[in-house]
Amino acid sequence: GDAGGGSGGSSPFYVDSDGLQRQIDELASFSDSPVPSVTRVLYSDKDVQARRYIKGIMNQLGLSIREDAVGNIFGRWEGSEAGLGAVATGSHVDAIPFSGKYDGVVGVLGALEAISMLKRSGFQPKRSLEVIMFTSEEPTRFGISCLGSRLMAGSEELARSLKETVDNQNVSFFDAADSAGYKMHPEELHNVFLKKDDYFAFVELHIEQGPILEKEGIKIGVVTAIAAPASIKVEFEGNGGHAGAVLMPARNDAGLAAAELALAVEKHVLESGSIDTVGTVGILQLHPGAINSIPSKSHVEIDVRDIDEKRRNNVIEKVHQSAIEISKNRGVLLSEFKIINQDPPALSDKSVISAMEFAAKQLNLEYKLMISRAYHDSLFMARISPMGMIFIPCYKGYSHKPEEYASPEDMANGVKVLALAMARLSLQ
Ligand code: HGY
Ligand code: MN
Ligand code: MN
Ligand code: MN
Repeated sequence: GDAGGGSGGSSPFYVDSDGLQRQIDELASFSDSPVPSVTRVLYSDKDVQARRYIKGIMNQLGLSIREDAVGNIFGRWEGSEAGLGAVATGSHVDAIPFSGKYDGVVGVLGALEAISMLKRSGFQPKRSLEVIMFTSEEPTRFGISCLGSRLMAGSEELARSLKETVDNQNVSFFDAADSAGYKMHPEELHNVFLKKDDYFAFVELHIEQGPILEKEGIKIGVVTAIAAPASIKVEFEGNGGHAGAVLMPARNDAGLAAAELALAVEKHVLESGSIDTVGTVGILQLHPGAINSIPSKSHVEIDVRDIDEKRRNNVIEKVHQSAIEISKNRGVLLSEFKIINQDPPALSDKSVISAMEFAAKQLNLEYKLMISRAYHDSLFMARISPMGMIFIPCYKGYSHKPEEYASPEDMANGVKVLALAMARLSLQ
């Protein structure tokens, strides 16, 4: 346990840090990559094991559990006025390849520990409290981020596009869902949509995934806004051919087109005029991928973000122009330039911010108002509920890599701020 002593805890308001760490380590063992990395992709066997594990904890806490068509999991603690909009919290447990064991997980297991702590302390909720495990926040398998929360927020476009979505093994979304136990008729996707007043507030606990809190020695981040993310898929096609026999003037190399586009992304981002614009080419695949064969096809995936939506959209426009220019200059076909998502930023709600500030003050924890450069399910929950996020420091800001780490003390602080903020919102 934390300052409150061991698991017995002198004050009822203690966090079972040892238990939480054990759960984090146990969950991390459901992974398709070697320790210390974690890989847990939507609807994989490891994902199914993780889901079973989370539902087991919800069960132990006496929460009533429901799952929607795509596998968003809801654990609810009925309040005395159960008809009122509930106070929800939650995050994700899917993990991109070779990543860490805290991204998302702290906001699910930590939220369940917050519920456990409130129960131990004898708290009686007025508005029901609910922990949500969003079915897939990472874009890994089907290329769309925040799949579960985007649907909950009512994305008709996503409901439609999922009907023809396949992963890179050509497995359809519905077959993959079915293999994980979520057999659904395409029309059921609409049942995932939530109504505006389902939730009175939504608060997500998450590691900062940046270095600021640790560097400034501040214990808690109170998020005021989430940056605007976008992702683009690009394909180039050339004639390919023999790496020895085709002379340079005769080539139209799809691989070099991709390489030039990646550098163009960096150039357009850097010339945006703001340090807040970021751009990444995290996927660049060449076909056929043989040392002595000129790439006849290339597949590029681009991630562009900014806290200013217009500035971000301006970069996307320039990247598109560059892709067209590169295809002309190199005589390759720009066979695809597809914007997968181009989301607006989200602002946290004043009332949720004040609940988080109240909690941090009550706990005597110094906090900092800040923006989230990473996106989260909160970005979409903000479309149907007043939203807020609580950040805790993480080691050197590392995330999306195995060195990701949050200390038991920092996690305990986050859990306590979450518990107090939810309790306050529940009684409003
Ligand atoms: O990429 C992100 O911002 C999130 O951590 N998936
Ligand atoms: Mn992530
Ligand atoms: Mn995350
Ligand atoms: Mn995220």
